[in-house]
Amino acid sequence: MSPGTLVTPPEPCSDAHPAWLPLEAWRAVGARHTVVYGQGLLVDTVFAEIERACAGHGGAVARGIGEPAGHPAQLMFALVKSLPPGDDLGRMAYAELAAPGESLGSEGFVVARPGEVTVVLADAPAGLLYGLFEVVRLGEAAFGPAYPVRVHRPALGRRMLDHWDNVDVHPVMGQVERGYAGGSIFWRDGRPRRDRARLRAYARLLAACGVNAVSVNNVNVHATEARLLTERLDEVAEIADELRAYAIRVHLSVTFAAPVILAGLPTADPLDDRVRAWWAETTRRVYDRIPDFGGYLVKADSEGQPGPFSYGRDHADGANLLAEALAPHGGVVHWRAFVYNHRQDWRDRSTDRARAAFDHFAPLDGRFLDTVIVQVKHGPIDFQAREPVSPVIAAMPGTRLAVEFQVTQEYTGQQRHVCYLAPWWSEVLQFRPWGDDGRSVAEVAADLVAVSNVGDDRFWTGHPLAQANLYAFGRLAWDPGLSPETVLDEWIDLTFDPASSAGPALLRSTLHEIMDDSWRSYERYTAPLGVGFMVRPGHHYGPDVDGYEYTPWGTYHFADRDGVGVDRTRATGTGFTGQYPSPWAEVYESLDNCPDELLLFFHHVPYGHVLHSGSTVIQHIYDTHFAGVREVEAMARRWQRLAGLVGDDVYARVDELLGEQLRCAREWRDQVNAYFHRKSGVPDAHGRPLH
Ligand code: GCV
Repeated sequence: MSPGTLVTPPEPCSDAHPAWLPLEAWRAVGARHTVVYGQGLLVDTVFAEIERACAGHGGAVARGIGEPAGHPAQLMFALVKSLPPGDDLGRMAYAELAAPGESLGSEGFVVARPGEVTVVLADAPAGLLYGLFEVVRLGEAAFGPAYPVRVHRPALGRRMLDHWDNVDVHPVMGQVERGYAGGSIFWRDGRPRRDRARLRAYARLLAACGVNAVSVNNVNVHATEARLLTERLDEVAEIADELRAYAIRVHLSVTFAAPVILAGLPTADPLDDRVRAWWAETTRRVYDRIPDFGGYLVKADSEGQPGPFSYGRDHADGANLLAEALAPHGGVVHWRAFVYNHRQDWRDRSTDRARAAFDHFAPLDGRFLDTVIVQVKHGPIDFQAREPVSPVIAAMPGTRLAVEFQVTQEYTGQQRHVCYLAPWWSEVLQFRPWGDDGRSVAEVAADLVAVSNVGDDRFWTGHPLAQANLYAFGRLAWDPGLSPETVLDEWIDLTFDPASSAGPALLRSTLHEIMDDSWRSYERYTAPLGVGFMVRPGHHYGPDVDGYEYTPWGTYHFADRDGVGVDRTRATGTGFTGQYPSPWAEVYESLDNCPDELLLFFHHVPYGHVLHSGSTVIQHIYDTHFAGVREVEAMARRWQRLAGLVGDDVYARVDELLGEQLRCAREWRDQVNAYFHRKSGVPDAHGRPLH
């Protein structure tokens, strides 16, 4: 680390889209006279960012004492401890806090407007950085007469993106596992990419939406990637050097078998002293090289990755081994709960993949060290377009938990479909596992983590509108109470600068019409009523209703001529409903009370079963599949209104992708409808073609 060094912010990458930080987004800040008080790397970043904005918009910025370009300041950023004794504005802003003296924390800040100056105060430099991006988001509103004082602190301490990037190109999964935006920004063909400008630009985008940690390699750790921990550590350090200026800490996925693979030890047994000594020493070297290293991410005993089971140990033994090595240096281990039997016999109705994470982890509650964070996928299966919230989240009160989302659209259209996921994540974050009076998922979780959707594509995310998912993840991790529509407004205003477009209202309303409900449209034309999967095995794109039905993966729908769905009740099924606390254990168990959208996740029902909506299951399947396709047709028509209102490159890319989305949605509609028509023999009540 080099605190105090003035950072040169990257010039925007020549070939990368500016996403939510185009120069226009900086107009309100860059046109003003600003003063910055404080020292340190992140304060340098704040200063350099404002300096560049001023170069583009005609304002001026001064560091510390003095007036910017001889003008009184209109905007001020200050660390509370750096406020000059005679600075009335800073003191007045500070005095406006509800509880002056109360700490703003390591990332919090306050924005106030005492008089004619907008003031951002923070206790720590990261707070000033986040405060800067808040002022950018607010634009002119930050300088209006009635801007109320407001304290901002992140709801979740760690807001992290996991990259499933491989160093080598994997023969099946490629450079980025489940990546839909080109290659990796970190690695190419076995080597580091060393595209510093791109890394800085990425860090800047992440900081601007609140992300503060990144894991730089796939949780499936192959032979080459295992070496990032030791002889290739410099490559990780180089990435950390670029991301640090934007308050982003680097984490690394490691293999549990590292002592065997990298050091030739005869065992990786977590209780073996040689193994413990090796992890302690290896971790010490990591911190010598990267003093602010975040920690390890581990997928163990899952989908073929090694883990403590090989030595007769459990996940607590395994996770604690790494936590002990990291703790002296302030690091943490994210230990994934995505553990299940992927070699299941499809004939065996007693094994239920949905149960697996709870069965493995809930009994271990209380045994994990404080520096272990058990990372739980938000649903019990695997990032489907609809799942209930994982019962693990309510089952481990004595353990720090991270909830894991998937921003990369593995099961939600692979960044060829418009699918704005914030409404889905917001539902998950607001869900109250213990009922209305209990805490929400956002309140239970220590960290929010997501699988990144970024690649080396010019638009970062392949589909330009998928940038909104990345932005929304960061914003919801900072403030889970934000509405998805508000987040989308922020993203639209920053990215497209509607105010200076020829049709600001049309631009905003059209993007909302296309995106607000796009996740539900996707749900309508894919697997019905929470049953999940029905995707093409392997790559997971497009429909294949029986694709996984007779495979070992544990993802079945059990459709026959009479009905469909998985009986997960305690009364007659796998008993999964019993993993929830009250009231959900009873709600999900009951055919009468189970929410329609999850009916087939929890129950096997006849096609004639009547939903709360009043429709039968079979008619619901037909209706929603026709509706979903109509909605995509409408998206494609609406997009055409935006010709000339968004950049030509964005217009053309989205237009082309909407064509593919429509083709694929029709394929889903026709395969799902034909399948259930053939199984059930029930005609469509409206006589539409079912093929
Ligand atoms: C990184 C799913 C994906 C895998 C992924 C796994 C995981 O099964 O299809 O590609 O592996 O989840 O989360 O570890």
